[in-house]
Amino acid sequence: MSRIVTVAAAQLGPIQKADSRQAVVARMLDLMEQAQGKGADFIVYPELALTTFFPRWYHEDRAEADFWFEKEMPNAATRPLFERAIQHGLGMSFGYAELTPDGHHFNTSILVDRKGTITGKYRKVHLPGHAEYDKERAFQHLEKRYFEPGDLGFPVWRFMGGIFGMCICNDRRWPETFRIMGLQGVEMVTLGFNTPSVNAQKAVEGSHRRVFHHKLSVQAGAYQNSTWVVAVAKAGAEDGHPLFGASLIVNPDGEVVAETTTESDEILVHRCDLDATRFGKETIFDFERHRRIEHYGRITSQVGVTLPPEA
Ligand code: ING
Repeated sequence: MSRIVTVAAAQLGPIQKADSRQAVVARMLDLMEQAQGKGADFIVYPELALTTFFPRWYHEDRAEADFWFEKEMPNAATRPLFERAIQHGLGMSFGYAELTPDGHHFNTSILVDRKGTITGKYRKVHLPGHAEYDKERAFQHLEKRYFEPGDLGFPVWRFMGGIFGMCICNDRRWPETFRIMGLQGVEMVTLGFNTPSVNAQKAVEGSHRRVFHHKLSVQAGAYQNSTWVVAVAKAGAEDGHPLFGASLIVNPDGEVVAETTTESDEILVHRCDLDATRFGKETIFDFERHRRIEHYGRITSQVGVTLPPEA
């Protein structure tokens, strides 16, 4: 028995501050054509796929940053994406900045079925960076200024014959993200990311170590919850600020089965058998048989560290 979903990881190269949403959607449509040509059923785009990574820019007046947000979805700029996906019978996932009708700001990702219906929505829970201008940093990372923490938790959805979930970028660094979805039987997690190649606070940390931490996090999340993970980058230099690529498709054993080699628009396509998640879920990661939740209390009762008493 196998349940194959042919997945296209659609990495985007840089989006400059001056680039229009229309120009970006044209690139996304081109990637969709490539995916269709390679037999994909499902296409995954990055975090904040429609614009430059704007949290690097400081706006004294936060309302100015609303320019970067989408007030409805689909909208005029993205409708061509939905229409083409329906035409090709493709499922789709992409991230964007969401401004809700009642004025809330989220870093959001959606899951769209083959008929163009938005089946699922996720709002980024773990927001890295800071809320105020930090002159000590080589560049700003103001996600805590422009977004609220997600208010939807880590849901999963029955989708394309399996159980799918989403998370976004920094979420991958927190094992709770994957475990909460693992506890709901997730079989494929999509994860868009925009990750700077350099550390704004630690100049000596080059992109090699940052790519290592990225892969370590994604591969661990996949293996420890016996799920596929499709991690898709926005990459390249945006107005001089480099983001790394390393988009990945990782199997339920935590092995990288596909990885991008450029920092440009680039497609990976892989036939993912959702039944490959079964063995791990029924043996080493049979949560029902092996977990001992009576010892896990600190994970939800504590936020930070409580040190042991001094000797
Ligand atoms: N970007 C980065 C990420 O978590 C970051 C921020 C980089 C935090 C490296 C810590 C270390 O991949 C986003 N957009 O979350």
